[in-house]
Amino acid sequence: MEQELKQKLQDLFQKDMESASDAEIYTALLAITKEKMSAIRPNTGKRKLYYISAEFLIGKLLSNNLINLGLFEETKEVLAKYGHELTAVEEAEMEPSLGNGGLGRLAACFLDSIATLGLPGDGVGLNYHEGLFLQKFSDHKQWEDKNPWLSKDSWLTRTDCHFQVPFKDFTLTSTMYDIDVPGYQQEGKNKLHLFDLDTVDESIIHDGIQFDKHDIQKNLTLFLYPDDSDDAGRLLRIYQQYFMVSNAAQLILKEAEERGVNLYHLHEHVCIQINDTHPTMVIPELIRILTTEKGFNMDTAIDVVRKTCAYTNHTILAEALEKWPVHYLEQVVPQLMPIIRELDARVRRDFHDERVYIIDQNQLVHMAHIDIHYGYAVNGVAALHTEILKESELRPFYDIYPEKFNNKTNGITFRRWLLHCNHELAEYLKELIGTGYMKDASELEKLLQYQDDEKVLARLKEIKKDAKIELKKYLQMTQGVEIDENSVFDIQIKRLHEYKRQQMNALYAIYKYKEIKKGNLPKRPITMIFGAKAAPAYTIAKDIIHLILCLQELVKNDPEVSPYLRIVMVENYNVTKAEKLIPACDISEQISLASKEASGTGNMKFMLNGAVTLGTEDGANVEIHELVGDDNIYVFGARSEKVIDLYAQSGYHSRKIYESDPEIEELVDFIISKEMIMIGDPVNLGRLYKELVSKDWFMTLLDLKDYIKTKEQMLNDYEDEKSWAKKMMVNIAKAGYFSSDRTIAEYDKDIWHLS
Ligand code: 26Q
Repeated sequence: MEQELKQKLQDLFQKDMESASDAEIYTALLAITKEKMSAIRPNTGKRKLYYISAEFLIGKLLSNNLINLGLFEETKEVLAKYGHELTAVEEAEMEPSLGNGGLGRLAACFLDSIATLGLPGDGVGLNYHEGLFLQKFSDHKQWEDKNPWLSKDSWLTRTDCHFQVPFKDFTLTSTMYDIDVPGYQQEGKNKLHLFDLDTVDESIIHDGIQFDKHDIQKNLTLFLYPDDSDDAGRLLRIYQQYFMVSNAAQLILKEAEERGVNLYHLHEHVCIQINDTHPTMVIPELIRILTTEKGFNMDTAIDVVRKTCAYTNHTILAEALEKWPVHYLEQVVPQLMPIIRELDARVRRDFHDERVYIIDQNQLVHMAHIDIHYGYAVNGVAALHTEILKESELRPFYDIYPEKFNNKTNGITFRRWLLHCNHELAEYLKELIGTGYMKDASELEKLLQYQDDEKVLARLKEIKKDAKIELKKYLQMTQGVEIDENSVFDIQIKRLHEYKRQQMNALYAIYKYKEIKKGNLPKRPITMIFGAKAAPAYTIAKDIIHLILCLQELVKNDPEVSPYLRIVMVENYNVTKAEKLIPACDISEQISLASKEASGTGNMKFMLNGAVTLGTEDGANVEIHELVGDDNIYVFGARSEKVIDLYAQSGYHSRKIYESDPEIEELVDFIISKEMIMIGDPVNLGRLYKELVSKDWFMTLLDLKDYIKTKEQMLNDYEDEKSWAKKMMVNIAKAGYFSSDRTIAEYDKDIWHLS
């Protein structure tokens, strides 16, 4: 590496190792890594997977690619020899934030694991020029700005692969860009294909993230669409989705034909995973191409496509289940409507149950229904989630097709979420149990032999402390905030959504503030850290951010409280920040209303890094609980059965709880107290107050007291150093199950059958 790097710096910048800047070293390393990856052969097998997803939240790639290529240590040493630090060099890399949250990050973890298992599987998505908006705080509010990541030198390679994509009134020509995906210590690689338009024009962006939504040639891949966005962008969303799947379908058929595949046997050679409903139009699009261009009759086209496509469901929130008005589709992709109508007619012919129709009586096309009828597998992303799909949300479909339904509990790649982000812990684990765990995560269980070894437990705490100091330095440098590494770090980082209940955590902050004011001081200072972006059009979510930022200010400026409580809302939470926050966490907040969080994956990242979960019995928390046992997790709140029942009976009334419990009333009232109004905006705080008292759709007040009690217990238990360190260890040891290598092995065995 040393020679190559020197040479590259000469070639590119006529500089040597001493005189090159960190940014120049980054560019040189990028070029070297890309060259090495381009020389790797593609994975092959009987069947090839195409993982189609509107989001790939890949994060920065330099370190991960170096780790997977086995060059990380060597590169670090070479840089150190000349006075450079890899972490400083990485600062020069722009983060591609090509996803909103969990679903996009899962797709990125999956690409890493598919390549690591040596399976042939490429990702297919869109090359958004602007990633998820940059979040800025001012006046204690979120403001959005554009978030460009493309530069002359990036991980993308422009290819000469182009397709014609037909829309109603015009046809666009696409360009495919590729990013190589090397597996960890593997001979072969896969690719991420991102489609784009040459005509996209960044100059049409004005005032932060505003742009002309009508000029499709200029805006099609300009922005990642933030969930819960406004109506004006909905048509653009359909343009994006069709552009993605039309390119995907053409690529898949082209590659199959190049491999000599008889398209009547497509399913024996190709498998398509549909990541949530965003790529659903690939089904009618493939049927359209096979029938209009490849001479198939309708029955055969449907049969082949059905045996090729599988669907993953990531949510049961009704508002996130895509239903597009027929007239929208007629306006954008009229060529698909006859196919969709035919698919619906067949459903109506075979099943006399309007709950499973594709086009409903309001002329809405239910995208998930297309996937379930015309795909061969349907999976949920955690055990509880899949059960809820089968028993309630998708019950009529489960009754028809029980054999299609299966669970694939999510996972995370340990290369990024341990080896890269917590090098010190990874090295120590190696000392204790060898390197086997890096390839076979279940070997982490070997750690359990040390559960009563005081030296090992003390070292785990020391590593946690080091990570806290690192985070302290980082927050000092990037946001100018001071935190105390001797305090407990309690962290909630995830998209801002009412169902994830950041507002409940904020009510705890109010509780603690009031306790401290009363003189009930905590045994140890508490640092509450939040990180979350709210969709730009999601009013209440922005009000919750406002509440947290106001509380941050209130606590900071109160000399009676600030020695004991700190609240920090990290600005512009993204993958890079997650990598710094997760290793430093003591208490992992996973407090969604039971039944609402399909899985969660942050919960797994925290556990792997030795944090203890404070959570509801929701999503993968349930499986974490089963694995670590009652002593090593703190569980609270209503269970999913009760929540589902309350919804069914319309039996939850937050006002009743508010009015009958003076302690709860006092906490909620504080939102609109004199102290708060002095800092914040009465409109935002008033609206949030009213929402909690009169609606509280996600039952914050129902679980609030149990939450406070459980968190107090946890803070108390934290003081028993040895027993806490043991909890940390058990969490790390049991995290092996949540390796995305395990998840992908299951997808391959049960759904994909690639090798
Ligand atoms: C829908 C319609 C129109 C525009 C956008 C959308 C949209 C965009 C993004 C709907 C949903 C999303 C993202 C969903 C998501 O991230 N779900 C999360 O998926 C994770 C991986 O399976 C789970 O761990 C989380 O529990 C789940 O919330």
